[in-house]
Amino acid sequence: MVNTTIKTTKSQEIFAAAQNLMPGGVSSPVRAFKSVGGQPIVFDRVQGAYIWDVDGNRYIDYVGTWGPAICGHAHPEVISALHAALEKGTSFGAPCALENVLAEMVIDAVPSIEMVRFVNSGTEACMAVLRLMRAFTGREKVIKFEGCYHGHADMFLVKAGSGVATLGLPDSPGVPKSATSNTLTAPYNDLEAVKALFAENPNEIAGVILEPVVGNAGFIPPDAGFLEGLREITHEYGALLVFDEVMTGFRIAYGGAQEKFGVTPDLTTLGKIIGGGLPVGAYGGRRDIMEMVAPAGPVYQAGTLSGNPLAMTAGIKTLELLQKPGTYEYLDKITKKLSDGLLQIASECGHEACGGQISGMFGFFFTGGKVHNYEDAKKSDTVKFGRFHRGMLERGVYLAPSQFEAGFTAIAHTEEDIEQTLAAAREVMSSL
Ligand code: KE4
Repeated sequence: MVNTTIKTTKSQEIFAAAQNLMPGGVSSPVRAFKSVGGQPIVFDRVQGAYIWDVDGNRYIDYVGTWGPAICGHAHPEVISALHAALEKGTSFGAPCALENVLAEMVIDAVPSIEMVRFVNSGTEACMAVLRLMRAFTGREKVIKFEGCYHGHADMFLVKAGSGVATLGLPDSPGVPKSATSNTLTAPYNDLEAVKALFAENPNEIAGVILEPVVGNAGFIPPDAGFLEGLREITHEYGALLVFDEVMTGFRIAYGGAQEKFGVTPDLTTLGKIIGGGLPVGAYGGRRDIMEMVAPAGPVYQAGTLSGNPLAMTAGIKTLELLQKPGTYEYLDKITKKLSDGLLQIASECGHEACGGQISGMFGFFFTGGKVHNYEDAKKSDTVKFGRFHRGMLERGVYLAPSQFEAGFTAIAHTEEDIEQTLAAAREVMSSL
């Protein structure tokens, strides 16, 4: 099915050609719209809260390139800083003062981080942090949660979320059993299941890694006491607690979910926002652990473009913009209005729905019960979600093209944008 009410001729032509050149015509699976149906639109440019496709259609954007565009796309101050940085080159492959600047900002902001290493993606950050967990504890097993996504490294592709969940790939072919035999899984928000895994694997579990607020199985916040419970259990068993804040870092709060919920892990991964739209990831945490990373210590990890001046520049400027007083209060206000509005409209139109938001991150499911974990999320009506997504797209609203993703707002979104979005939602929900 292609868009019926908006002209997408050029998008269709370009996407058709792309499918001969790149698997599925995309550089990342979720972009292909497989789970919501229809063809993706091809972007031409972005600015602030808006996207323009190659046919000239404008959309209010709630994906924000999957999180980084929290200040709005192509923020003039970020672009200006990048122009200046470009004059000095695009990559050094050598120490650069800008790395110190961004490192200090991250260390100052994130409670768990005393020392940090920059990489080029969230996947790299999670791969490296897993190796570090194992090296520090001398243990090999790790606990992850069903529906959580920590990038596409082999050992995490076990009941993963995001595009893996979207495409219904419980485990990807090509991942050898040896790579996942030490990956244990538990339902999100289930402390008893975690305690049982530790009891069954005494002294073998290096640690627990999780999204402190899940965004890759749809939006699933932690139940009260869940994060605190994980902190206690990992302390009790001499294991490490790792918050994968690639999505939640600087989004849930300036100091991430660990600041918001007051639970400090041993290690944290970051990405997305700290790159301001350029490729960056990072991992950091307790100094005694981080000093095991080469060349300070024996744990090897490296990267050609890690800490490159352009990505550092975009990240520094983005975090500076986020430090402005009132930023997170504004994000919370407009996102609450959007989330509450969507749920209210769903109810008025006779659809069972649940969901919520924390700061500039939101999500909802077409299902009656509350969603506490991935199994609950999978019970939602994904066909209805696909029809809703298409209807909103045709009315100029761009939502994440999967039920198993979260939505993101930016400080660039206006009250008018939210009103327009809710008006579109009312039209679509009344015809679903
Ligand atoms: P990247 O390798 O995509 O930079 O980061 C992997 C990753 C790790 N941890 C969390 C919590 C993440 O959300 C991600 C990546 N998020 C997805 C969106 N759900 C990226 C979008 C995509 O895969 O195209």
